[in-house]
Amino acid sequence: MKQLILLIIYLLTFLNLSAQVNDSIVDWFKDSKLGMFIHWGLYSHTAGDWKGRPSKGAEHFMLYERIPLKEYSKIANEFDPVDFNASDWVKKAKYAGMKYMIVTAKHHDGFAMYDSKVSDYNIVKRTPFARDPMSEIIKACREEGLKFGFYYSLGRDWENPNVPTNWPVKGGRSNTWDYPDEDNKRLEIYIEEKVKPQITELLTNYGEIDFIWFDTPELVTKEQSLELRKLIFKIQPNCMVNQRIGNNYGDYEIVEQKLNNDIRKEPWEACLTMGKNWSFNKYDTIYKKPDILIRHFVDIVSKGGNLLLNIGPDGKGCFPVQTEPGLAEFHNWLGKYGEAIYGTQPWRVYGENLMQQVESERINENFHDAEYDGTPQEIVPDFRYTNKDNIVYIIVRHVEDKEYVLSSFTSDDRIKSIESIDSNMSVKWKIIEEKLKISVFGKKKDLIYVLKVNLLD
Ligand code: FHN
Repeated sequence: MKQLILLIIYLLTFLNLSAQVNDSIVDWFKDSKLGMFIHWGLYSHTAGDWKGRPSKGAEHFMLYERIPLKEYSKIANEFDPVDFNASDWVKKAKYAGMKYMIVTAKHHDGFAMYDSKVSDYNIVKRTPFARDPMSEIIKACREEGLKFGFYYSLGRDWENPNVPTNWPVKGGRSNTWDYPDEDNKRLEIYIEEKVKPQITELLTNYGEIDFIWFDTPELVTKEQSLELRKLIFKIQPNCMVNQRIGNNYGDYEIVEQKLNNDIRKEPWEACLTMGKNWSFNKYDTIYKKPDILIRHFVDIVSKGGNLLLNIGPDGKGCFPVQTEPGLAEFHNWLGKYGEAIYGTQPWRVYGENLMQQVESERINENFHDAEYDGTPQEIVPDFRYTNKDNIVYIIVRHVEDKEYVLSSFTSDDRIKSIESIDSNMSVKWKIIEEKLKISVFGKKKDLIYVLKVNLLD
């Protein structure tokens, strides 16, 4: 009898712990390095306006403006993205070197951007568009060879009466204007009646789904996170889930609108906006410069992460024109230096600054929810490293000097040769006093360029 009980305990433990994807899928994720994030919903149609004036908050404006559900839901009557073309979106992502797409199936407003049988509060039933964009995007991803995932707002839903929150104060991210009785909201009812059925239909009706990208787990309990993880694993065992499922039941960590300070061994992803907001906002016209986006990208990769770069399409279904220079730069830069990115892993150190003790980038820590950008704003001349087999790539970031000394290398590295991936440049090098002195010659064409260090086997 004792052996039987022990066997049952072992099996239950194994089943709990095994609700995670296998290593080959995690390896694919870590090798892929770059994905596209899409925030698209009713808020894309209002685009930063409300009642004839700029609204407070982009995709959060229902909350910030305390808009009654009855009023907010009327936006659906006008949502008609006549220029939406899924193939165009996916081809732009592929052109930029992106290997997967994550698209908002349901954001905090609770509106389903897909043909939900669980709730009629969805794009097919409630808008003149009356199509399911998710099925079209997924079809295009399969045609272009990109993986696909659904974004799903887990712990915030302003349509449902049973979703309490407590950040930054009790009810701080809840719909307390339609549903004021915060203390009597029953999260388990929302999980059972909306979340689980919608996650089930998302994983059942669209073929193979590669990611569920949960957001804002808020007050979701350990048991609820585990039940969701096992539900996903049961329907699609190869579907990766991020840590915003809550309670550490995800397959990979998320950092948002900031960079990590150092290498992280476990799989992780940084999600960054191209402009200031996640969703389209007509007043958000200043987008990050292309070289700054590449700068952040190579930093993330040097520390073992992926970049999930966000675009907020407008109410007609088009990418903002301001995204074009950034997407083109990713295409050009990766077309030239992609070998230093795809399939690489961190080296023993992620990088170093110029020897003149230039102060390293400061990471802005004062996070305060959606409208925030904690990525470094200043440009520091420095170096990032990646590694593949017996090659170390030196990614030279905004360095004007033609000669520099790197202390991360020593004679122990047994360097065989160093070459410039950009054929317009040549390299001379030598180890002096256990440091690597490099001189580059020729015209530097890129603000961020790559040298390839070949090590002896
Ligand atoms: O509140 C959301 C926000 O709108 C956006 O979806 C980001 C993306 O990671 N997540 C939440 C803020 O942390």
